[in-house]
Amino acid sequence: MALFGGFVSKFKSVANKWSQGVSNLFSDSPLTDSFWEELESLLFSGDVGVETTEALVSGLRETALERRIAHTGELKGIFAEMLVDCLEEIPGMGRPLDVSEPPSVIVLVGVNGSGKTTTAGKLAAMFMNQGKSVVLAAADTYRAAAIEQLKICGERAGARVIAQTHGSDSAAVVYDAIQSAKASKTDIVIIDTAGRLHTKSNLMEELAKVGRVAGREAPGGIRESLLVLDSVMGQNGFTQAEVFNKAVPLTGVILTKFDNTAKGGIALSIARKLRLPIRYVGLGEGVSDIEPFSSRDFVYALLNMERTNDNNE
Ligand SMILES: Nc1nc2c(ncn2[C@@H]2O[C@H](COP(=O)(O)OP(=O)(O)OP(=O)(O)O)[C@@H](O)[C@H]2O)c(=O)[nH]1
Ligand SMILES: [Mg+2]
Repeated sequence: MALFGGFVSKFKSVANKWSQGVSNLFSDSPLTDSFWEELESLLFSGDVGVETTEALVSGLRETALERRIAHTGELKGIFAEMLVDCLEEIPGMGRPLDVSEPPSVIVLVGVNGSGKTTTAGKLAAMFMNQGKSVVLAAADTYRAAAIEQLKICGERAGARVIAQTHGSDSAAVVYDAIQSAKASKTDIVIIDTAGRLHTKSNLMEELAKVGRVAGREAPGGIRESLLVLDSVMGQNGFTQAEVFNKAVPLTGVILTKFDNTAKGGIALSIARKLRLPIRYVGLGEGVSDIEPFSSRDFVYALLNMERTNDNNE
């Protein structure tokens, strides 16, 4: 079962304007043409994306016709289930990270500033709290301050950081980190890579090399390679995914800065367009501001609906 409440309360405390708009639309009033127009424009403005919006609205409209629904309130529950299905049809949606075979290697990739280093620290703290041991690999050797930043994250989480000097070969750092984790029987290795634009082919090639070395050295290969996506970037974040997926086959997305976006609909378009599961959501800058993604918690928070025991998954 998903963590009951954590995500919901944090999501609600963001006082998401978009979410309120969507929820208000389903207050009980007669179903008119303007409802459909408003729903469409609300979804679109909330970063749900054109195709997903059209699919959702036409699906709901068909159901309303079939069941002769006359009031918007009757549609709320049906819409909620459509949204949950839209997310849950992606295998692995909301699944915890696989750290079953020590040392389990997790790689974080993404464009500049998406939140990789912060997320590496958050994940390290989360695993340390679960009683697991973690090594952080400072594979961002490009930016002068990056190694120092990861060391601070490591200190906060209580995790060891393996680093070389600024400008050194990032694949060599990864090699060192995995060897060190094997020797010390560490459970998890989290690799913080440098931010890069997906259009820079030399940097993508370097990332592929990091992936190859990690895949070769880790028992059973890389466990998780996660695209760290800034939710404020919205639809612009999508073009990256395919190119990153070629360099390191992705197993999911971590959606950061969800506390800063007024457009929570990005979660729905990621599911439909990228066909990648959202695994965790970043809800702040603090080391504990990370929550497992739960489709049902997300949808219920969005539509301001209460969960009951009947609809627990
Ligand atoms: N509000 C909020 N801020 C976040 C979140 N995650 C990261 N940040 C902030 O986003 C900024 C960039 O985060 P980093 O972790 O340095 O991003 P990065 O992907 O490692 O950046 P590069 O290594 O330069 O590519 C920092 O100011 C973080 O504090 C989040 O979930 N919520
Ligand atoms: Mg970084």
